[in-house]
Amino acid sequence: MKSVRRALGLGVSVLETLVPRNRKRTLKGLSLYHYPACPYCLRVRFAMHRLGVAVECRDIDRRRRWREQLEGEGGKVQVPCLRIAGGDGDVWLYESAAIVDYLQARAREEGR
Ligand SMILES: N[C@@H](CCC(=O)N[C@@H](CS)C(=O)NCC(=O)O)C(=O)O
Repeated sequence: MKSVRRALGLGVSVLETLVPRNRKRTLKGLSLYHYPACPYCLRVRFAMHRLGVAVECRDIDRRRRWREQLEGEGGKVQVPCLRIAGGDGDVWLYESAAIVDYLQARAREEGR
């Protein structure tokens, strides 16, 4: 199963390289836990592309530590999940629609 996902992920990653590059602004304090073949993750990555923003991306199929962090600190292994670093502790935001809304708001704020 994992090898099928890896193969699909490789295909998706290759296709994503065909999307024209925008200039991207990196949003600080954010990490996206994801894997390439997940359609919900793709939705978030395309939104980032459309908004012209970048965040650190952590492929949980590549590093066991990232999967363990997601499960241990976020509470479950479900991707995409956006980790938002904060002074009072991190917020782990699950659900692609909520992540896209959050990124839209941040992009608007930082564009001012
Ligand atoms: N409603 C969620 C669905 C996310 C979802 O189902 N993600 C799948 C991957 S496509 C997942 O994390 N499954 C658990 C796993 O792969 O271990 C969203 O929109 O983000």
